[in-house]
Amino acid sequence: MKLDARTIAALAEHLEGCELGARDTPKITDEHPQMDWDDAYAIQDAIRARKQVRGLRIVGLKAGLTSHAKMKQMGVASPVFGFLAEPHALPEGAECKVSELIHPKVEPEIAFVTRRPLKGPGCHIGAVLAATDFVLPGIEVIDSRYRDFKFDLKSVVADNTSAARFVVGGQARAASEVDLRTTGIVLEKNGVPVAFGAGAAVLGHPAAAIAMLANHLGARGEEIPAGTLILSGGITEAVAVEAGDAVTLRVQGMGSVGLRFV
Ligand code: OOG
Ligand code: MG
Repeated sequence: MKLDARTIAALAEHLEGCELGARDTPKITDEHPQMDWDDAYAIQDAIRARKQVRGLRIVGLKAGLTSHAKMKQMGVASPVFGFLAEPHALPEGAECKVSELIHPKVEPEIAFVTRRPLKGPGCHIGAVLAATDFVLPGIEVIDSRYRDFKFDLKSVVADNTSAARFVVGGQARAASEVDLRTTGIVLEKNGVPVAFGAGAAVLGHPAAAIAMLANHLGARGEEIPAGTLILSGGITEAVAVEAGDAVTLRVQGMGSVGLRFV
């Protein structure tokens, strides 16, 4: 760790303030270039703790930057992990208020729900599939708190990997019933298909993103508990949205899920 406890707490307060006030900020590594990975995750953990002391629940976990399309779009080279808190969850077909966000973008994702804990190191796709209760379509609404969505990996980890809103829905399927590598997806904006892909875009298999998360947590002495909802990461580039847009994600064999932006 390169930052002291006071700086970590101050940066967590600053970034969460930007989230809650829908204000942007320059990336924090501009002022703290020495900050390391442990500092970045410590800031994210402090944001999580701030929400928990206000009585908000953590409702899931997320992997991000798990596809080449996303890594290329954001100019980074490795996945990152974050959490989903109670106010981030929207019901299927809900209205998502753009006024509460800075510059939202949507991502088509596959969500996993575990029925057994997953603990790294050594977690692999097979272990993930064996521990998965079901998979279902999910749309993540990301909203980097950084000006113009410009960041480096440490800044985005500290900012809870741009987590802002999400919805899951459609038809849940047992992981054994579907081949997630070849599962096709279509993301529609206002009825027009705007992004297409297949599960293999995420690290060859979306379950690989969950295994990476388990291994990441394992290195910190933590695990993915049973019953955890996890977003495995955008399959395509993220698509910008504004008030008035309606977004639908169709996933082969798993129905569809949507959101309206107001
Ligand atoms: C970081 C979060 C990326 C995903 O699914 O790739 C993410 C960002 O691009 O702002 O959630
Ligand atoms: Mg995402």
